[in-house]
Amino acid sequence: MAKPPAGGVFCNTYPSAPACTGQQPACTYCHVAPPQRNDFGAAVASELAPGAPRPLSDNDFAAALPTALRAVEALDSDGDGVTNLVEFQKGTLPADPRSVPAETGGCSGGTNAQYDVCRYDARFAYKRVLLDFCGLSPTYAQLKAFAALSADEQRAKLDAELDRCTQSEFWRGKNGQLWKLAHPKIRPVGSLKSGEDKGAIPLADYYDDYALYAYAQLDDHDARDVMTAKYYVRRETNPTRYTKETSLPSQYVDEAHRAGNITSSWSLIYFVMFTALPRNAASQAYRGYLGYDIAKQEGLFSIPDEPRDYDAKGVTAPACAACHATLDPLSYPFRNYQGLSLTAFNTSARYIPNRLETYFPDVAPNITQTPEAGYLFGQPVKDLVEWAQVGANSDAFAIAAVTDYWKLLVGHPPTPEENAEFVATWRRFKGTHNYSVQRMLHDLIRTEAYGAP
Ligand SMILES: [Ca+2]
Ligand SMILES: [Ca+2]
Repeated sequence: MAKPPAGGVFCNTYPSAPACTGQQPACTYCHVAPPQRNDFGAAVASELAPGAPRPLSDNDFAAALPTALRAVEALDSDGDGVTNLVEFQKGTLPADPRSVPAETGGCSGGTNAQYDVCRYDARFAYKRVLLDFCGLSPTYAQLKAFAALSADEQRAKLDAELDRCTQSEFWRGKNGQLWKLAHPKIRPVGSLKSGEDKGAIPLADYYDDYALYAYAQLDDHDARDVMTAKYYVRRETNPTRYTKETSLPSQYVDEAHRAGNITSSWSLIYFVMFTALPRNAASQAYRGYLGYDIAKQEGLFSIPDEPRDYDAKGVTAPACAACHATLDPLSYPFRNYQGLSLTAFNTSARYIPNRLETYFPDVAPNITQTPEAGYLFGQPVKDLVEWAQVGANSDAFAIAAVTDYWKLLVGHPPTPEENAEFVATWRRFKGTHNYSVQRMLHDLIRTEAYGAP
């Protein structure tokens, strides 16, 4: 059986495990796909309340799991030569022999005349900052001048160059670095684009989405606005400038029902499209802004008595219910957001009270009973605006936002060795920096992950 409490119990048992820093292990830690277990999950299952009648209740399961986990600590379930316990501690997967702890302590300094290869090297960071934020390598003369500075002056110069380069078109302009970060969230399709660079079937202008995303990332603005903004953003070019607007001719949701890019014309037309219950829009927002991919069994918070299957898709079948007990209540708050209507295009991409009753009454016998209230992270939310606020204020949002930059700038998702610096960075982003990406970036370029060659 799929047991959503498992991740939480694991993390209470091993609170310093990298898989638990601000998140929980995915179901795939123990399962191929729930309910089928992988080799590690099978080992745990054999130690789980042996002899007790099955299925175990969630409470009995949660009570028995720590003992079962401890019983398999010394095993090497995937045969990669590393015990399960060491894999918990190092953040590698105990059921994947390709996932093993990286060799550490093998770094021997002093063999590279150019850089200090084991520790933070300001000259290396300087070169990276210019490349990553300005798109240019420093000249030889610039490098010589930088090397001649004192350590304090070098740090100040790095901060100044970061601030200078984030003004560049390379960073903030059309198709620049920030736009690249937005691609997986917006998922542009050229043939469906309206406005500038119009495609063959112009349905919506997703450059509005890029503009709001970029605005929220820049100039000490609040990064959460990408999910919660009641305003829009207009982009001017040469040089690129982003300006707040209360309305745009290409956006139609009334102010009370707006939730940043989640309710943009493009999101509603492309992700809701023709569906009565917009699961795709919900799972895309969950993945894009909160970092959880339900298709990979991430971020499951099953709600009791769900899914209710209001649209009669058969999602109560056991193989479906494991994910849909999370996904369906995540989707209910989208019930009044209209996607694409071909018969009445001027009703598209709007909030329409009683949308299901008006446009989808025949989809299924119980469709109109679909509530607008739903759940995010197991917490009740009354509508999509509250959904977006709860999401934006979650650790998951801060982790996902900083992970985007970590991947762009460090070059990969945080490794177990980088975990401590990563956690400190997203916590400061959320707390000290009040969701200013600009200020978070000043932290990030100071990390060893970024500045050690
Ligand atoms: Ca192993
Ligand atoms: Ca392994």
